Amino acid sequence: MGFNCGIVGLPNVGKSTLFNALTATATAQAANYPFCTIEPNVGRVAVPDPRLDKLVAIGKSQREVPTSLEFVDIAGLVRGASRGEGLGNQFLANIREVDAIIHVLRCFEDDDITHVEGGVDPVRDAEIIETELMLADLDSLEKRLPALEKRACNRDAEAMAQIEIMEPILAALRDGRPARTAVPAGAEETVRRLQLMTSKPVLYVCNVDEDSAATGNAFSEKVKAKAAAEGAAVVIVSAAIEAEVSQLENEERREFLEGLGLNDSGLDRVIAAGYKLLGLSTYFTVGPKEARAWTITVGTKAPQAAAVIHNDFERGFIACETIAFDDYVRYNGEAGAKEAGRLRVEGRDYVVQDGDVLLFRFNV
Ligand SMILES: Nc1nc2c(ncn2[C@@H]2O[C@H](COP(=O)(O)OP(=O)(O)OP(=O)(O)O)[C@@H](O)[C@H]2O)c(=O)[nH]1
Ligand SMILES: [Mg+2]
Repeated sequence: MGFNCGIVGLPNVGKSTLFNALTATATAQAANYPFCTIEPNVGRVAVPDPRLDKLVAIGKSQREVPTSLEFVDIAGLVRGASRGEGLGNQFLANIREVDAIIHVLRCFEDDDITHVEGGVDPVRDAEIIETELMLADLDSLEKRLPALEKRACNRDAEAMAQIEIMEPILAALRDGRPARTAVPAGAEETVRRLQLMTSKPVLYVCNVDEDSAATGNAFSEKVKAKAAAEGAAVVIVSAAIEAEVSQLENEERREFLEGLGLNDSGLDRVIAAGYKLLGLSTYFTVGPKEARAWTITVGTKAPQAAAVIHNDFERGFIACETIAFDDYVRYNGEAGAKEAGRLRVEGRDYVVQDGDVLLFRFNV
């Protein structure tokens, strides 16, 4: 599925280091050199889900297939990007295409790593990027407006509706507020098609020094305060540690993390937060061959959820046998859940719930 998170921020804040760790590949070069990432790098990452480990054990499946999420490593933006500074236009185009934004903020001091703004100040950095994105959004809306207004003069209903949606967004942008704060209720889909960068959901990732990975530091506290005011989520990671963790196998990894006082890898937290940011939810299928996780958007009905596996499942949808994850575990699998009356047969209006274990009945 086409859901992805773009990794955005100033140059040299650790975006590629994080991306590399996420994808555990060396495709995106990490180097102390602004603009070392020129082409956007795309990577698919397995979504860690402890529930799947339980299902594979109970269902005695041969293998476990997690679902995945796509990340795009985008080159650093600088002040003036909306006016074309530092290859700005090209990078902004990369951001327009993603579904959600992971905004990496430098919260570590290191005199050897150049900071394009001179010193560490993540809130200022966040504002610089946000301002550039707002200016670019404003510019793109203002460019669309004259043609729409012309059509509206001729009583073109579609153009009139479009303008009505755009007006509060334009007002917000002119006022220095991101588009996401002014989306009229019910207009989400129309706004999504406008590809405004500041209408996309955003997650702040604070890249802290190694010693602050477990606790955060004074810089990340400031980001937290900003995020809280906006209702945005924050994840604290040390990209440098994550780069090391990504090279380790399971047992080694656990020991390494424990030694640092961490319960889980920051990457897992970034992936989980990205998944949530995109409004995604997971259902499972369990059989002797595999236990597998599938991604849908929250609110998806059973036939469309089935289409994620195969279009025929949607086309010939009859019903889906449904067991909630907790019931599947409590009654030790399908047979037990059925006996306990916890297997439901749901129809085409059923809204699939996160964690549902499903078996589709279909006929084509
Ligand atoms: N000390 C320290 N250095 C880091 C950390 N994260 C990244 N770096 C270093 O900072 C430099 C830049 O990191 P990159 O990941 O390439 O930065 P970027 O944000 O992708 O930069 P551009 O692609 O140029 O925009 C590299 O030398 C990294 O090793 C960190 O957590 N601590
Ligand atoms: Mg980079």
